[in-house]
Amino acid sequence: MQQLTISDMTCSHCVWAVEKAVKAVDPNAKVAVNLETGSAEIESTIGTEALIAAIADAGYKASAEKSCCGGAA
Ligand SMILES: [Cu+2]
Repeated sequence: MQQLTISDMTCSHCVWAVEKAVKAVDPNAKVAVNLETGSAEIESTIGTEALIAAIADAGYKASAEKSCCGGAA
């Protein structure tokens, strides 16, 4: 599970656009975007950097959230 912070999402269309961007690079990805908190949980074999790049291409700024317990790579 990768946790990303995504800024600039304002509506459900933005959520859809982010999900679509992730699924474009990994059709098997599981994406849970939370509009209220501006975050996304993504289950994917694609690396975090590539996910961030794909989301950036869709027009949103994503960054990796640091895990408090060092669980995330
Ligand atoms: Cu929107």
